[in-house]
Amino acid sequence: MAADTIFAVSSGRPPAAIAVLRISGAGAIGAATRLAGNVPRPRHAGVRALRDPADNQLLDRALVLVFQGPMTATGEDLVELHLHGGRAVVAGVERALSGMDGLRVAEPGEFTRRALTHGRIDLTEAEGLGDLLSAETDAQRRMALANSDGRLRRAVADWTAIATRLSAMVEAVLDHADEDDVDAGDDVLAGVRREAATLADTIDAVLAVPPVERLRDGIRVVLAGPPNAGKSTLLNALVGRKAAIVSPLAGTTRDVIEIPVTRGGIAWLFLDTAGLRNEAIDPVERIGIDRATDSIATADIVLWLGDDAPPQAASVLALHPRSDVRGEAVPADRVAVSAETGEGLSELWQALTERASTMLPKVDDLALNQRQSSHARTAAAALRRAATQLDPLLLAEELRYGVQAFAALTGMRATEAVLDDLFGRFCIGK
Ligand SMILES: Nc1nc2c(ncn2[C@@H]2O[C@H](COP(=O)(O)OP(=O)(O)OP(=O)(O)O)[C@@H](O)[C@H]2O)c(=O)[nH]1
Ligand SMILES: [Mg+2]
Repeated sequence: MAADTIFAVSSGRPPAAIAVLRISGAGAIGAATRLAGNVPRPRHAGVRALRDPADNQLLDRALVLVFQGPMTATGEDLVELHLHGGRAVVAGVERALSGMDGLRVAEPGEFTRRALTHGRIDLTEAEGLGDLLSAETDAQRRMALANSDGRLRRAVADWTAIATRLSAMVEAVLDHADEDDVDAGDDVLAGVRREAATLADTIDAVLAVPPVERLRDGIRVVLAGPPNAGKSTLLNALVGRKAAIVSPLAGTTRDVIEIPVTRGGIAWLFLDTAGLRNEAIDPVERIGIDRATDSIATADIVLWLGDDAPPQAASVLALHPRSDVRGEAVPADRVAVSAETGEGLSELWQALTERASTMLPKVDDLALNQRQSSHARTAAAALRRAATQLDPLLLAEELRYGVQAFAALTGMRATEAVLDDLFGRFCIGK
């Protein structure tokens, strides 16, 4: 069964000066012709009067553009209607299109999903596009643009080509095992093992780059410490608004409060947590403390507001909080801050930024997200095993595993669940 022809406004929601409505699928050009009487020749813009086929009523005078598949953004016939961006104009055209057989409104991300299905882009480019749409910082934009433009796809294509060539070399040795000089075959296999090791090194170097998620979702900074240490007050000072409740009662914060902010070109996610104390008997506070402990375990940076030694965590910045009311000297390894007077806040931001810069991928780095990393790790492991595998049959098998993992990375073997998760985050019309 042929896929439905889909349509949606791809520009911002009306009202706007212009609304670009896209129609994609086998029925796209037919639908545009029914609205416009006739359509301009492909890839040439033309102004047409659009009429509702039901009653011949004039809907709009609009710019019409036709792109014939498969060399289009979706890989299908694609029409763009540049409408006047008023709500009634857009609603009228959408209603006329909905009335046509085989046409329906697109799901979120469905245009991009079709591009993937038709091989116009691969999964890494679709992921890059998703990140590009949500990019808020310059670094996010540049990283996402490079990936949506196929930087990772090309790298993986190179790796795949190498692994496939090595596979073919092993197969050739196996095919000629009886006839040829056995020593020559051994030399070839030794070369294959060396190249497999080099490719594994290349992939490991990419895996060592910090993950894309840190750039996209923000550096996770967890404020932790005993009750009443001033965590919520400091959170509010850092994010510039009264996001968390502050009170002199110990045990005020129970849930984890997550506040995203961008500052200095870096996306941050600040997490305020319940005060840690052993004697808490209130079951709700206990749950809050468990959540706080979990947050510390997954933090990129912990801001520790306790006087005791900080908990074990990836990276800890120990503070001397409420410095305005503390008489004692500031310990050498602590940053004195007062959320009340603002003392030490700019030093704190500077210390945070210094740490963050080592935790983020550089925009020119080839960086992977978690999904991509897991396949890259599988591939690198297979190549490492190949590098020490003496049995040529098993060597060929490991190389095949490597190639399969590359295919999974670029989405050649993506599951529906992976696709639903990715495209669910897109907007309608993309
Ligand atoms: N003078 C002064 N008072 C502060 C400062 N920071 C917080 N306080 C006060 O300390 C008390 C506790 O502050 P909170 O921010 O609620 O402390 P908390 O660590 O979030 O406490 P819990 O949520 O109960 O764990 C409040 O009365 C704040 O006004 C500060 O820098 N200076
Ligand atoms: Mg609090």
